[in-house]
Amino acid sequence: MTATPAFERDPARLARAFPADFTWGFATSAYQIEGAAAEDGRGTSIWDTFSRQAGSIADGSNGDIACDHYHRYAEDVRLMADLGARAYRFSTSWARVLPTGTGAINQPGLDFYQRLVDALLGAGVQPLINLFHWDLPQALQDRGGFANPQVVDWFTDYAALVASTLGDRVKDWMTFNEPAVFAFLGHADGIHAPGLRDWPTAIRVADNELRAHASAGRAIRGLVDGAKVGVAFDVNQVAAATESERDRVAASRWSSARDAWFLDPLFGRGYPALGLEAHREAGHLDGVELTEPPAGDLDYLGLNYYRRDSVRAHSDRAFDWEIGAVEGSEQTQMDWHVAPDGLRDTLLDLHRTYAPREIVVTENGAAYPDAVDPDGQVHDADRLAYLSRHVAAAAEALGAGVPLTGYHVWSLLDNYEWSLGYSRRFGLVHVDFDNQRRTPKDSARWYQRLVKEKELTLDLT
Ligand code: IFM
Repeated sequence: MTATPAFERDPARLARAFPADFTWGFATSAYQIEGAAAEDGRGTSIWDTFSRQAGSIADGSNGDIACDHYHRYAEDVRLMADLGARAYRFSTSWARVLPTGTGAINQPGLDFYQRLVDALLGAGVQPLINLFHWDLPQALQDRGGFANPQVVDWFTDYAALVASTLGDRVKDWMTFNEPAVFAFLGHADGIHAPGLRDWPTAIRVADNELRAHASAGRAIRGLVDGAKVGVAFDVNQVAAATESERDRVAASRWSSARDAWFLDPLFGRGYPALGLEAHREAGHLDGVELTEPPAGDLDYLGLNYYRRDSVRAHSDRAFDWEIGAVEGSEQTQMDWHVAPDGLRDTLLDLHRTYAPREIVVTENGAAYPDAVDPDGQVHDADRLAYLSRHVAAAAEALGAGVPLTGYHVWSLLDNYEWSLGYSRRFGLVHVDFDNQRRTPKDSARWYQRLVKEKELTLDLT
């Protein structure tokens, strides 16, 4: 591959690379947009609890109201359909349908998802249901959460409930979004719910996620004719911060201990040797009995891609390294290193290494500090350029033989960005959180043109 950025090479040709049935969509998640946290019998989730702990969220906010999507879903469905969406990836809130995680069903919660699915289908938008985007019912956390092996049965029963309710209309399913973020940021780093800082617990959580995926996947396939079941992995491009041997070794060990830690077992290879060595050396496996996790049988591999992560080692010791953007690189408001060609290369790597049947980009997007201008518009040129360059990189991967079948922008709406609260805007539609007004940004018009007219351009005039 040349070093010329993909977008500059031939945007018109790249846009034509996507087949007519390519699935263009938007992605969101329940806690980040729904609000209505105490309505219609919804139970408490670990994010309700965590966001109330002093110091956990940068702006002290929570998802109680968020984008008020629970009440405004019909407007939001109209909006996405108008923007050309062919698919919509959303998550169901476990605590909304099973307030204590198991047992008594909350029918109004299930009814909400029925209304949402019917509205989507009525608007010609295919639903893709993600069953777990980190908002575990608090009642289950009180019983050990994902560190308790019983979670495999709890999760399978929940998956079966949602699949038996919606499976007559929904064929596209996802068991987990970013299992590594949930396990590691929530249970080892403590910066996400449930806020634990214990590596052996995080390793147990990861292991149970793999088992829960395999078991719930079987349940969904048994209940839904023609179901496609996948997982969305956040695999960013991992690079050594410098040419030094130490940084290169650290980058390989990190990528194995994090990304391959989930992907290898799901594709039937067991835990990766390099990752095992790194976790063991760092003491993360102390007291943990790891047995071979079951393969996952993925119908598609979901890829959430945002950036290049550079690894700088402080010493030769495992996990004695820092990860982030290299100084001077182009960065989004998240301080993430913008690397569109990293999307192409990651897609190629995943295809070569695991040969999944299909790959779907289940998230890609960028946070920039946008505002509504006096002309009533949001001119988000940075996001538009970011997306154009990444879509072009995806087209290159497609051209090189990657079985890429869909692309979902993160996100439809500005929303609750976890521990950063409402301070980061990822939406193609601006949300004024004082009055819930939605304003499509320039990037929304750009997406509409891409999907409807196959135009990949930076010039919207
Ligand atoms: O907002 C998150 C989303 O919940 C999971 N993937 C990354 C997004 C941006 O940080």
